[in-house]
Amino acid sequence: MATLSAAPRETIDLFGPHLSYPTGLRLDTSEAPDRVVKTHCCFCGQQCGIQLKVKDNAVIGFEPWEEFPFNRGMLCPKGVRRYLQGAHPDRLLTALERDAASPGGFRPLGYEAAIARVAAEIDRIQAAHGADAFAVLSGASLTTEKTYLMGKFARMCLRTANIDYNGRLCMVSAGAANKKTFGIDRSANPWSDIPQAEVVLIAGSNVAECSPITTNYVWQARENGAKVIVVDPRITPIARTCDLFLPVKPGRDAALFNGILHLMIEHDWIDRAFIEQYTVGFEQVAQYAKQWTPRHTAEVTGITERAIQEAAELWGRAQSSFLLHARGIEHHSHGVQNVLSAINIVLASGRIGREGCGYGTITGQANGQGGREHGQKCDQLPGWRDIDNPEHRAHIAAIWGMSPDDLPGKGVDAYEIFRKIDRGEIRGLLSICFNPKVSLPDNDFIGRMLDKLDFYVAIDFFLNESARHANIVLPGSLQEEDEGVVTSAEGRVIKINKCVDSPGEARQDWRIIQDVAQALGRSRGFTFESPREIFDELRRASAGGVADYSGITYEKVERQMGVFWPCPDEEHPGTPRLFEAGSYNPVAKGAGPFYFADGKARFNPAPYAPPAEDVDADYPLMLTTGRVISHFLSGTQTRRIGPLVDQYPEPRIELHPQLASQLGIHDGDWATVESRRGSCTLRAQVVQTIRPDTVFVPYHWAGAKSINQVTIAAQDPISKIPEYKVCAVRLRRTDAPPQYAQELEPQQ
Ligand SMILES: Nc1nc2c(c(=O)[nH]1)N[C@H]1C(S)=C(S)[C@@H](COP(=O)(O)OP(=O)(O)OC[C@H]3O[C@@H](n4cnc5c(=O)[nH]c(N)nc54)[C@H](O)[C@@H]3O)O[C@H]1N2
Ligand SMILES: Nc1nc2c(c(=O)[nH]1)N[C@H]1C(S)=C(S)[C@@H](COP(=O)(O)OP(=O)(O)OC[C@H]3O[C@@H](n4cnc5c(=O)[nH]c(N)nc54)[C@H](O)[C@@H]3O)O[C@H]1N2
Ligand code: SF4
Ligand SMILES: [Mo]
Repeated sequence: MATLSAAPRETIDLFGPHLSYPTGLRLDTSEAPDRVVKTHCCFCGQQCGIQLKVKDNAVIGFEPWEEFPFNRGMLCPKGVRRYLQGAHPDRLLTALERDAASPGGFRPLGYEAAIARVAAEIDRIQAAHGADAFAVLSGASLTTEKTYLMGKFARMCLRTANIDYNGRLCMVSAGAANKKTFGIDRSANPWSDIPQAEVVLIAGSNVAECSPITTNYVWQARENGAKVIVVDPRITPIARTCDLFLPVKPGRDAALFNGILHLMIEHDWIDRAFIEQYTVGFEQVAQYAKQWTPRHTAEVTGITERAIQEAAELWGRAQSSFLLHARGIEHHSHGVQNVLSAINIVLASGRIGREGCGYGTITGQANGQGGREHGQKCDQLPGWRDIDNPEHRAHIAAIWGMSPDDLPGKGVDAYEIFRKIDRGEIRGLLSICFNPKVSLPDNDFIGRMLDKLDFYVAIDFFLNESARHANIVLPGSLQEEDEGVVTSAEGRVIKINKCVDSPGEARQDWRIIQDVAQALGRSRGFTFESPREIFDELRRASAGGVADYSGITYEKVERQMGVFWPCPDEEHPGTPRLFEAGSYNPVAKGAGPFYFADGKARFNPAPYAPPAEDVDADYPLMLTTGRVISHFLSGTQTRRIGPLVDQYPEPRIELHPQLASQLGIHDGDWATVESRRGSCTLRAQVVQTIRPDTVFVPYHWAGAKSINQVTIAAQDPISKIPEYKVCAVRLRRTDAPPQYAQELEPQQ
């Protein structure tokens, strides 16, 4: 049997009692496995193929899966350590009920009793305050089957309008801009087009740390002679090997892209025939770009005129190109405008919908793509349908066997749910696969709102920091304990395969949701026996929609190593490259390549506006936040994987030597970064790789180490994404170490 050696169990208390991790935890992986299961990594949207070694109902290690076309056996440090979390002693094995008298504030509760309590509280709250007073927050690390079920559960079982998901913090600016421009929300090309491009432009994406496998595609392009342009306030690892680096001031990307478009038009580096035939709205966009002369662009963006000209020339004169962006341009109160401005230079070049001519928004969460297609967004129904559209409502209501009149309307976004809690309009909350107390901005407010709820139930496999505020915690499943599909950054639908059963009283997430529906006495529509049954309904629900999965089957996914949607029937091979002549397009129906009735893409004016909170005399620096390679999101999982913690044990404030010397801060000093919302004291890391007017802090930690105490809750008016990438702060050296560091001092 697989041996779990807990010794030497040196426990480092990183955060207080609940976030310790046993550094000595090692599984003996030398033993021969019973089985090896082909599946995918549980972490980021690259969704690398991996083979998990299974013995006696435990995942004991991994082997590369070299045939899987996307990553060909390559994995990053998180992927190779993921198997260590299953055996972690913090794994939730029973339901928990809040109980102040018990150690840790919770006591175990039988699963059935916990479900009964959840149902009773939902009934009570909805009877007293209306259906919408109970809200649901879901997640994009869940399989697509589960995300579909969550949307159905909220609308059909709870009849609440208020469901939203953590992709609201992630992909929605890209999604909204893609919808406005192309009429479809998916990366336009498979990644195999990247190495064929003459120019690769990467904006606001720390590719090497956050989408590590994509690095390989970019390097292949360079080997083929491509020029790589990177736009980032920091010289990230990919920027260190690029041909042209544009050190943009945080929040100024729309100015940069309008400036590039200005030069493209001036030098006639645009594809007039393409613009004429396949787009509308160019004149208006060109008119706006007139004011973005190189000088004006340089003043606003902090990039030299020469570099802007060089970028425009490289991009403008290329015969083939690929533009990639991620949260660096999207996490802004003008995130949608930033993305639109980037897409405008793609459309103006006419380089899309062909081999080596592409555009992609790099998805973040494991199912960042699939999780935004099938109805867990507050305004969406399955198949990327619109909850306000009567035809779409009728289609989904028919699949669910209900009257369209009974389907709730549009709900509010994830942050607004907390504002509604503040106003007393939402009284109860069920969250799954979401850790808002760590991941939402200005998170002191979030903690208070979780406490204000009459009833809060969280479903997770670890007691994350938000779940610590719950009345009931239900023990959910790890990715390897279930099967289902997810959709990767490329738009490729792939299959997660089950390796082990959930331990103790933990259950597969979809079973928990159905148990709640049953306890509410509303089990109709929630009697699926397997993910496959859910998927079959999802396929029917998505049929005819833009995100059409109706021709995708589990078998076909396995056979083809993934199927790109849309895929309208079982004979159809899927659609790796969108907007190609003759490719399936149910909206344009032959009128043209893009997903509008006339088949034409839309240029959208993308006016620049400064960030919601600009610097001033009191708060003279810009704070930007993001990630490091060895941690994932709110850290619930990776802060429990010893080797990953060893690699990057705690957050640091990155600052430039020039700023450090002005402030008298040395590398390794304690420093306090402070905004109008809050402050955070961490060690300083003096680096040459950041703009001197900007500081960077990764956000994977909770409590006193959470940088979301400092960030701003400003949101994009269209996408509602929070402005994580820029707010005004001040920084000072701090002589006294923070409380948490004193607690770490060795006991004499
Ligand atoms: N290791 C690791 N990988 C991950 C994740 C993780 O937590 N850890 N999370 C996954 C998820 S959910 C996501 S969303 C992706 C995120 O992937 P990325 O978006 O690549 O990661 P971030 O660190 O959020 O931000 C990217 C870059 O934006 C830059 N930036 C900041 N402000 C601006 C700006 O105003 N303009 C521009 N142009 N750049 C700016 C930052 O310096 C940073 O280098 O990563 C996924 N992969
Ligand atoms: N300052 C700052 N804040 C940010 C960002 C930033 O760049 N800067 N980035 C934002 C982005 S892009 C994102 S995506 C969000 C992410 O923010 P969150 O979604 O809150 O972060 P996660 O860590 O993914 O939280 C997910 C929880 O789901 C659990 N979980 C994972 N898989 C499963 C599953 O299959 N079943 C169940 N039941 N539970 C599961 C995990 O244990 C974890 O507790 O953070 C955002 N917050
Ligand atoms: S975290 Fe992302 S890049 Fe790393 S192995 Fe997993 S899927 Fe691949
Ligand atoms: Mo994300």
